[in-house]
Amino acid sequence: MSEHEPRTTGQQFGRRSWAEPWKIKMVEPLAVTTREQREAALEGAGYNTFLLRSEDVYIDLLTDSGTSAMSDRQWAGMMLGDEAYAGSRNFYALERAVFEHYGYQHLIPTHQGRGAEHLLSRVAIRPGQWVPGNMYFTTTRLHQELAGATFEDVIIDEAHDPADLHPFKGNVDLAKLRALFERVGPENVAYVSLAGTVNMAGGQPVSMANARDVHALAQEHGVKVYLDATRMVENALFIQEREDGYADRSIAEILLEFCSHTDGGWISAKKDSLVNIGGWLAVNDQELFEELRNQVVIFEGLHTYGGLAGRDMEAMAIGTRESVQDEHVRARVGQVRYLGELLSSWDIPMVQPIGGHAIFLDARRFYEHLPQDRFPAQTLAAELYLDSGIRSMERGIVSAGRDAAGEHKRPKLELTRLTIPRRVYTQAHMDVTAEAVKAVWDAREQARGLTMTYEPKYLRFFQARFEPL
Ligand code: PM9
Repeated sequence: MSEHEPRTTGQQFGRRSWAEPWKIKMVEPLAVTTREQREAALEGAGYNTFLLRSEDVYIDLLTDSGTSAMSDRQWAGMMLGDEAYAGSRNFYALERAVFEHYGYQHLIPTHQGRGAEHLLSRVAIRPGQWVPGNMYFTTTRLHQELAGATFEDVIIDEAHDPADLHPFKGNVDLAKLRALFERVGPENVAYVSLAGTVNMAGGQPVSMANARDVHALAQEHGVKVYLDATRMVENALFIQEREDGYADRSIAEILLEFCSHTDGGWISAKKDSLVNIGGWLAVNDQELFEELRNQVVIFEGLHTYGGLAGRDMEAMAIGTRESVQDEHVRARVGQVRYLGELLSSWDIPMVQPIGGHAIFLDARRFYEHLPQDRFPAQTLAAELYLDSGIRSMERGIVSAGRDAAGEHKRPKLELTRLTIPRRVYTQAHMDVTAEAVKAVWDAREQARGLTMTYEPKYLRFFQARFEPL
């Protein structure tokens, strides 16, 4: 080792550690509660972590959505907000950043991801059509269904098995997609809904080769591919690490190439793009763009602000550029892996390989004695909160909702998600979290499950209420 090379502690032990490429400038104090306080708060929240007040939460791993810490550059950008009703210069800055990093020609800002899903579904779906996708996402599928489509899951089978170690568990099964084209006719397929790092599968990536093949197959049938690029930056890291030919390519290059295999996309900028609010929809087709641009003024706002303030668009433009920096993505996914590897070393069951944005605990194996009707993943989220004030999210039977006949959809994956906000928590928070999960694991035989006492019609996981059995 030359004397100019860095000497890290890790190096002394024959390994090299990573660290975040930032330091902390401002802190937000956290509340520490007693077990009695948490019992009262959870009861008041109907045993649904979405209904807790954040002031009753210690480490908040509910979601990585809108929970990022913005950089000093982003905060400075907020002061450059051009709050004109029309033609804000921040819109043009965002348009440039999206074009440079995602490659799409025409941009429509939206207030968040589901605003974009709503517009795309209204414009691109004819009632009675099908939308194939690599596993459902809650808001995405609901907007497709409300527009009259039937969603068809065409993800590879491996994605439904938490223990399968396939490196690209987000991939589309081309045989399933081809079979759908043959069964219903390509004219009855609205578009292929492709998502990067598939959220409900455990943050699992799609390979570049798969994106290329999906696009070729869809083009053969005259069908467009639209990308949910919400966590596509994280997907690019997995391609860099796992796919032949990409080890020396930057995240930015991989992202741009991946998007070139799609006809347009949308994003909840509250994730990868490091902002607290915002989203966009962007397409290459001029005619489709004009229709979308007409719809956005009905539901979101003028086509140069889409429900956002100018300052929000500026923060999003800057966040977009920061999000594709290799060091940033490595540290972000590295922190998720740190937590996952610690839990794995204690044999705690979770979705493997560890995904990009969260650890997904396998509640079926966690609570082997609880049938799915007792909501094991919801139970696990409740127990974890009671133990230590850590907030997580159910991603199982409650999130899946009901089918047209009114029966519970029963996903194979019954998961509790520990979602890591970007640039927010330290390694010590990860240690505390891991120890809390271990405590709940050690007490797993005492869990009795929950019963649902209130169920809203749409996206029930947000507002449903439960009682302990
Ligand atoms: N995802 C999440 O916590 C927000 C709350 S749960 C609905 O994972 C994808 C892949 C998402 C997503 C939101 C949206 C919707 C679209 N696609 O929340 O409307 O993970 O900005 O985005 C959440 P918005």
